[in-house]
Amino acid sequence: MKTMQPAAPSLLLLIPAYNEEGRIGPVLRDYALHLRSFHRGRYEVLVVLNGCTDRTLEVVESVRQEHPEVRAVNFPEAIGKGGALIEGLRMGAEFDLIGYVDADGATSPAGFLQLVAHADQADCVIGSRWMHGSVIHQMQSGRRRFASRVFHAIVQCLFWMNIRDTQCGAKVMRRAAVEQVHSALQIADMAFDINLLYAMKRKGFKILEVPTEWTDRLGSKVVLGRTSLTMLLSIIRLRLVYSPFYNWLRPLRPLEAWIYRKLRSPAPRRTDKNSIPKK
Ligand SMILES: Nc1nc2c(ncn2[C@@H]2O[C@H](COP(=O)(O)OP(=O)(O)O)[C@@H](O)[C@H]2O)c(=O)[nH]1
Ligand SMILES: [Mg+2]
Repeated sequence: MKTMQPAAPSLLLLIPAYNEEGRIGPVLRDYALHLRSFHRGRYEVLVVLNGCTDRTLEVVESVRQEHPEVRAVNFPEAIGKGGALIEGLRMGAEFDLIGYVDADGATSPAGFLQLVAHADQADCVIGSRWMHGSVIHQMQSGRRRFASRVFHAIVQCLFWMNIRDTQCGAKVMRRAAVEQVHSALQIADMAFDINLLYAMKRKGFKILEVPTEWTDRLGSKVVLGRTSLTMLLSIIRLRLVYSPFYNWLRPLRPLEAWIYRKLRSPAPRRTDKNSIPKK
């Protein structure tokens, strides 16, 4: 007698990209080949360009010639990594799972599929570089690791999520869960992940951290001082959004917009205040 195998989940892999002409080509080919060989379900790789001033789009289009399952969507404005992911997540309606990784190959395709393999156990599976069993081939600089640990401590104090690594660039979620939190996503900068994870927690979705394999790459787009300040501002703002005081702070909005402009960082996206889910 034949046993019915459950259908393999379909997968949309998002790759936010900002001036990645030098790094993204080999990474896309690697992902396309690996997914073709090892992912049983339907899949698509969607590169979300935001404000690129280099030839990233041409590089992605040239990979598409060889691998039609890779495509690009281009936002000419600098909408930030978070902005790119907020837009990209909107495009996942036809898929069971939606994931994302960085454009520099810090997470290998095999590492990403390890997360996908756990997707039947949680609504959101995230790679963790700070768990027993993780493999770090090339560490970030000491300064960067220090900043990352300070940020982690602040995130823990503000949100009590008990997640060891919120910032690893590799995550995969069930589309059904994404649909329910999407209207709460506002942070357009690198602190986007906190917004996503906290919105998931508030809705009661299960987040599973899995040790991952990770390699720091040259050519980071992060400018430590400015990026850290922006991220700090964004998480404090996020805390306030979920507090009873947020409406009182409305008059400060022009100031907020001014600060993001001064930091040359993408401002949070406005959603109707009622679209922020309250528990
Ligand atoms: N800094 C920055 N990175 C962006 C932006 N948009 C997308 N990214 C992407 O965010 C990902 C992580 O960036 P990366 O420079 O590798 O960060 P790092 O590995 O944490 O130092 C890459 O895929 C970038 O292309 C943006 O507006 N600013
Ligand atoms: Mg990187």
